[in-house]
Amino acid sequence: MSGGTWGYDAHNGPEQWHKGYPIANGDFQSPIDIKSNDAKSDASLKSLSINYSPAAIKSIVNVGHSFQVLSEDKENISVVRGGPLQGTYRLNQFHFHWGPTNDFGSEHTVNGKGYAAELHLVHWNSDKYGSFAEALKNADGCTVLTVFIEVGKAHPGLQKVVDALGLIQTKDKQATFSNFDAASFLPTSLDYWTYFGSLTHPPLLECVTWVIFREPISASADQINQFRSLLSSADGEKQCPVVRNNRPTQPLKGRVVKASF
Ligand code: B30
Ligand code: ZN
Repeated sequence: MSGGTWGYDAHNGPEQWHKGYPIANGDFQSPIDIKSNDAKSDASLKSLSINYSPAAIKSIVNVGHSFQVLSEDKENISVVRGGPLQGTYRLNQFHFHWGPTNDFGSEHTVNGKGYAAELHLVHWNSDKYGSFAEALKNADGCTVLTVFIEVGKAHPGLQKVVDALGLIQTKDKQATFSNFDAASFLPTSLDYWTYFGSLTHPPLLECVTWVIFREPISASADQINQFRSLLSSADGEKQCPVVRNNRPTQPLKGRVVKASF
């Protein structure tokens, strides 16, 4: 399971990850089920300040288990501050998680209920660390802004992303993707839950302040269906679609989820 062989199938999936990545059984793993009645409303939690520049978005890449939209992260041009965070966190990339059907593709759940898909806007602490890779090694290294996606009206911003998937069908393909407003993915209300956890796939490092928006956004069934047209195979290999890339929820182990509302 070490060295790039992990995936989401029975033989290399979430139940096997602990063999190569023992932290899979750690005390601060993600995702979790958010039990809304157990979340502790915290009036001292500040509101989030999110400043994204469309000019920071550069490219879209097929990473095999998923695809990512990459942001220029050499300067603080797209950042989040406030909320549970100390200092400035810089956007590195965003990506999605989905499942075999639109009934359940999210990673986090709320009171046991999953959503069709889940968006992760991944940021790192650029006040304290010199790079994303360095930030991953530290508890205060990263924050992931998380937006649930339910089936409904088509999402205009997501359509631009879906249209680009044709350019990166196979693993390691990359295409220019620019002038995109990631803020178009934010829900109307910025009410959120927050807790400390991990990356949701190997290396599963416990470096993430999770910020999970309560209000979902909508995308059409067609738009989410198109995620499953992405291939995890490289050019010339037997075609293998990414049917799912969501880790099941992990034990809370005494952690307390805070609510901003
Ligand atoms: S997530 O937001 O918790 N799903 C990484 C970043 C965010 C999450 C999970 C993992 C991460 O940086 N992993 C190590 C580097 N990755 C590249 C990547 O950005 O995501 C290498 C890789 O796997 O092969 Cu995927
Ligand atoms: Zn993710």
